[in-house]
Amino acid sequence: MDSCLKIGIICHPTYGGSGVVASELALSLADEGHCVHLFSHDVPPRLARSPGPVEVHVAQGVPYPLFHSTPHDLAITSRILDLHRSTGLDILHAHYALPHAVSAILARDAARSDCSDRPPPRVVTTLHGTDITLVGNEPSYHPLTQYTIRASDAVTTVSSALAERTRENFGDGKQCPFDIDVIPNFVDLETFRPNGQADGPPSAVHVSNFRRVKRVPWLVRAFAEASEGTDAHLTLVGDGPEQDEARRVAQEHGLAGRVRFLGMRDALPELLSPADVYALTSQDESFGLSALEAMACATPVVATDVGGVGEVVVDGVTGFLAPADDRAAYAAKLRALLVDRERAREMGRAARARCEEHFERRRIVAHYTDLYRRLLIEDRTPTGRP
Ligand code: GMT
Repeated sequence: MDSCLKIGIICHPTYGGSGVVASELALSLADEGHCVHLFSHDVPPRLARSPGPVEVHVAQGVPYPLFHSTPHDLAITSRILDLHRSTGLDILHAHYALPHAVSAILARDAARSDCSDRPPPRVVTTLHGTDITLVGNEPSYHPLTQYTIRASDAVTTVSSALAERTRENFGDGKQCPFDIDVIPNFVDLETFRPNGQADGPPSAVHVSNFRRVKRVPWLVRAFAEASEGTDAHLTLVGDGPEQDEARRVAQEHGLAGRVRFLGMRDALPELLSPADVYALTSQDESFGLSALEAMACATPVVATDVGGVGEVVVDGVTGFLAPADDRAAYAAKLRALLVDRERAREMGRAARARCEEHFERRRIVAHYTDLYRRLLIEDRTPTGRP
């Protein structure tokens, strides 16, 4: 087997979560000398900013009056198949079950039916969170999501908690068990690093897509309690459906001068590093990549104890965890770090050390390449998945 692999990565072109992980993985694999193609319906922002040698294939499809909406996922599948036929792909790595695992499985099975000596690519599906907890669990998508999990050659999740949820939501008990490899998310410790200490008033920062699951209005209320009697500031980075409500809550609590809404920003290390604390208030969160990026910048995290967040943040060491239904407890922990900068810095140092020890980019990327190679070896033995 060649040491350089031909890898196709399929992802949502998003600012957050799965799009970031897929883009950073693509760049890291290309950096290691693999031939990497990334398929999406737009260019993911983290990739757009990189001069790296990943080949990006944007497939959007063409509108046709019979289509209710343009099926970009079919255009992506077609583009993958075309590339496989012309140059060959060893691995197709889908990020987020729907629709990408469907595209990958369909492309693999179409390649199987080609009259060609070229072996079909092996399919790896990485589950990220709401593809299992919300979207895939919705009855109209559940059967297909379950099929993608079974029909992939390997499935990974970004935390043990998400692996557990996947088994709960999609397992069939003993009749149809499936293996899941837990490969946590990673962070580039060069890009995300401590960069000077905060001057001025104490500050908390939060980055998200302001979807309901992130509970940004809840965070603004908690911050109002936590910062009472102080001149602490809260910086909110990102945009999404709940931004208007969060602004309204800030207004209602007279926080207009102390809560800043920055909108979408690329300069995350510069925003995360000077903050005294990173605030995460999600109702559910399989991992919490933004919290990891903050920790790499030596910013401690106060988070709700949901999903896989406890696999990232160590309560009392790299920040604090609080129950998601106890705003007063959350606010008290946030306050503890806003009023005690020395303690925040100490926890920040522990947070950085945890990233170095457990979430360093190269080490985690090696788990993926090991998995790819394992699949390609299994391919030549009768023990691989059918
Ligand atoms: O599942 C989502 O909400 C989408 C995803 C994304 O694309 O933004 O976020 C998820 O994947 C991230 C990367 O693996 C994780 O860090 C997030 O915790 C996870 N979000 C949730 O579980 C809510």
